Amino acid sequence: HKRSSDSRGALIVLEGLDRCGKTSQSYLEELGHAVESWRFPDRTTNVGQMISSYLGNKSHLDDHTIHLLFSANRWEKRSLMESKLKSGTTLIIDRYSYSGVAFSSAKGLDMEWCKAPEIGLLAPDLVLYLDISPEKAAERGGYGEERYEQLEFQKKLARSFKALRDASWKNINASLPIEDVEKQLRETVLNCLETCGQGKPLLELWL
Ligand code: FDM
Repeated sequence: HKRSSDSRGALIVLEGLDRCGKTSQSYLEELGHAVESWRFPDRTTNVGQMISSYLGNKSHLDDHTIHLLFSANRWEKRSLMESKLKSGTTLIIDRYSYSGVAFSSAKGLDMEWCKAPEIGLLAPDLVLYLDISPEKAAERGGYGEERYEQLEFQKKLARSFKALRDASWKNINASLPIEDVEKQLRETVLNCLETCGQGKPLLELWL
């Protein structure tokens, strides 16, 4: 899995329920790859703090407004993302534009309207969609603490995600035991790193 020193990093996005970016990070580090795991929303910025307060039900925002804040939160990280990738660091990101569009359109906003502010953000080389039924997800812990975590909403969300599948999309069967899920992730991620090391260009949304 050796790559030449001037090859770029890969942009890998985890979407769906129960993401595990950290796990893939430590695996790639063991193999000697430069890798960072990020997540959106990035709650450390000013925009991120507005989002965080909304998600914790401490403030109310109109659906369109919060949608644009989530998008702005990705735009404010775009140039750093690009320089990391170009300097050879692979980024594994928990949630990205696909969550942005899927969540807002599941709330009832028009999907094309939701996609528009994401145009020009970096396109992932790989989207790992952790596919699990909404019912099964509901059995797992931590349910019901923030907005969005109701079963009916999760069902709409799954439909919205499916409508967003593109060329970078890989479904990962996340209802299998965790070891099997991690094995699927490792194989798919290594494949992607190989392709990016072979000169695959960095593209922009939407593919
Ligand atoms: N979310 C996340 C959105 O609605 N839009 C977005 O663009 C993004 C990135 O925010 F419910 C939702 C998804 C989730 C919440 O929770 C963030 P986590 O636990 O920090 O992923």
